[in-house]
Amino acid sequence: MSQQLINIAPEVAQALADNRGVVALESTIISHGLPRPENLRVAIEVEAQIRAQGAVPATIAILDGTVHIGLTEVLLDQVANRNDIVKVSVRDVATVIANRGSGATTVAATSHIAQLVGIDVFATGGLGGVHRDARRTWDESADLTTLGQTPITVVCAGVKSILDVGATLERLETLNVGVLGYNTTRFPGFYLSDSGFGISWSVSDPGEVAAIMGARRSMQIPSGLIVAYPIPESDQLDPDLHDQVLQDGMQLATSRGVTGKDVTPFLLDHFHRSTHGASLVVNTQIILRNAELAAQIAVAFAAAANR
Ligand code: PSU
Ligand code: MN
Repeated sequence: MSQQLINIAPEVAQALADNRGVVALESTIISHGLPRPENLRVAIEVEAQIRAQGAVPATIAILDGTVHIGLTEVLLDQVANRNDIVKVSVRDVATVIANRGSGATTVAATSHIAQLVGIDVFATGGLGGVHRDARRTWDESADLTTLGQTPITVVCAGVKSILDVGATLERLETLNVGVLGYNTTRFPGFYLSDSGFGISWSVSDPGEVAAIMGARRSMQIPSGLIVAYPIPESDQLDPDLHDQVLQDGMQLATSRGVTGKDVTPFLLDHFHRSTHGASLVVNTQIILRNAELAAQIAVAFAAAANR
């Protein structure tokens, strides 16, 4: 193949070679998860947040057939504003590359590509999971099955609250995906601090997570680890508003025949519109907080490996 398949940004390549902390970031959140122009602003801010903690950000996307690991501001702008960016899960990666196409990677695709080049930590907002009507639609995100076979640590505010959280936690257990609460034993509910479900393990500093990552590696645990980091209750979306908007959104999605990979972007957009931006404020805060913690974990893990 004449064209370069993977392009690792010099800053990221150097950090990996020196075994310094690197944090992978997904791009679907930029292209399909947040509205313009906030999407580009948040993408840039998240990277700054990671640098402030002494780690290097590596946003991952496919542009014109090349997988980019680490994006310049020009490329971030393309992901945020080009109209030909498709949502890319693991199964789509090769097709988009071969077609010389452009796409934004989901949690699943980002995790796969990150571990391919040795990035151990990944920050996002909320994971995909089992949808509420999965009994009928079989709609379960490939984020789950991919994390079942990808040894990466993902910092997130739980799974999107539009999902069946209980079913998602059961699936994570089946798939051997570790779940740690950060300063909590309650599983967060993305826009909400508490999803109503508990978790067994809690950690309270980045070094503890790094130690668990090291032990997982030694034991060759083949799956991922979730660090669930809730937003403070004072900052969450109003729970009554949340439940009402979600109910309306799901009805609207059904009546408009929205299915498959369009469901998540449709519901997120519905939230941002119906709450007049309140959900967007919460969403942005979630991403920034997760990036900060992920960077601290990446730095701690790199330091432990260098000892
Ligand atoms: N959570 C968000 N915003 C997003 C997503 C999740 O707050 O944009 C994206 C992530 O990229 C996740 C994907 O991997 O949605 C899951 O999509 P699906 O449910 O179609 O697998
Ligand atoms: Mn789906």
